[in-house]
Amino acid sequence: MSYTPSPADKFTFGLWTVGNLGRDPFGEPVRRPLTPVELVHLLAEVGAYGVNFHDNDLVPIDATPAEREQIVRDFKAALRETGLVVPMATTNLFSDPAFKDGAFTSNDPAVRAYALHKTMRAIDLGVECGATTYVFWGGREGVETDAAKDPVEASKRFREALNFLCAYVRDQGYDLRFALEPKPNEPRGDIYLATVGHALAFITTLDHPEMVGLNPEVAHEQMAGLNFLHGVAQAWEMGKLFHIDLNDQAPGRYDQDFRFGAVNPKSAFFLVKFLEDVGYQGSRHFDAHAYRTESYEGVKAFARGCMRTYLILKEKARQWNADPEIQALLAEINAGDQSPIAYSPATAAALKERSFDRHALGARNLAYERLDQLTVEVLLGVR
Ligand code: GCO
Ligand code: MN
Ligand code: MN
Repeated sequence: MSYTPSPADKFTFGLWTVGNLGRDPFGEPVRRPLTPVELVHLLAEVGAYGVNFHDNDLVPIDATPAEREQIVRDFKAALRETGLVVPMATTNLFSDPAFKDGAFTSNDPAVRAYALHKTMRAIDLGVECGATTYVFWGGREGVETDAAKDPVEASKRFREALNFLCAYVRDQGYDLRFALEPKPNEPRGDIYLATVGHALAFITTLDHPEMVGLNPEVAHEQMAGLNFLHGVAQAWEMGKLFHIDLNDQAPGRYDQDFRFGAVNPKSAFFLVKFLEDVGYQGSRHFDAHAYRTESYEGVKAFARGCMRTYLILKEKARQWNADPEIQALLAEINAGDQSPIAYSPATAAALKERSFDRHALGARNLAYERLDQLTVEVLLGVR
């Protein structure tokens, strides 16, 4: 097994991930900035398929129209030269002080209008570069104190903004879907639409729910103390898994954005197995960054590591699915007629009369210990 990435794997990185300078709340940058063109070449060198960006990762917020044109021309030339594609784009609605109290949910109507203005232009830029998925991560859409903002008003404002932008995309005839990226906190004390579940429910209230899905991120659900796979599976089952942000995170810590699989390889395994088993066709986007200790050599090692770990886990999933002992246990666990009980008055009446051997049901041994041990052994490479 060479575990060499190929375009079919759809491995993507953001300009902001491999371009992360290692700044943190306590320390200054440790790496020099690379241009978007240099970052595209770095990604091509490590074998990525695509590159995603926020508007201002590519075009600085105060660029003139002529500067924008030149930057986009150079960037597109780098894409052509390397064969990289841009599957996803997004808006930076969090760095500028104008967004210190949110963008779409700000109390200030002028800030809300500016957020729409900036997002429409960023959508144009993303589509111009080929993006078909547009991510909304509401980094600043939240509060430190609930005295500051009415959460019901915030929901309404978020909805109005998304309805406006869906209408804009339809009017332009763009082939673009929106993916909401939930996160519970950081940089705000609390962020609205905190988890996959919140976002899935919210989407049903939009004017064009069919245009809007999810971009769940490993670290974000783990920060909320949740099982990431379960959120992903629910989004998938509802036809809403439009994109995914892969990284890793120790529970209860700051927003770590570690290399995929670096903290909890077992959860990463079940996630990869799920994506591969169901035939998820979207990007595998690594939203993570290298340790602050690294030079750009380390950044390449980080990016290669994300992809290599994914491919190793994909191979482990194949092995797990082909393991006769594991399959025998699964067959045993799932024995019996598994078809749903369809309601009819007669079925309901018969079911009410049926007698059950409750003690026998409770006495059945479920071989989950053995199954989990086999899983661990597959992962540890002894099977
Ligand atoms: C974070 C988020 C971001 C978003 C990005 C794209 O925790 O900072 O994950 O990296 O994914 O802004 O919307
Ligand atoms: Mn994140
Ligand atoms: Mn993310």
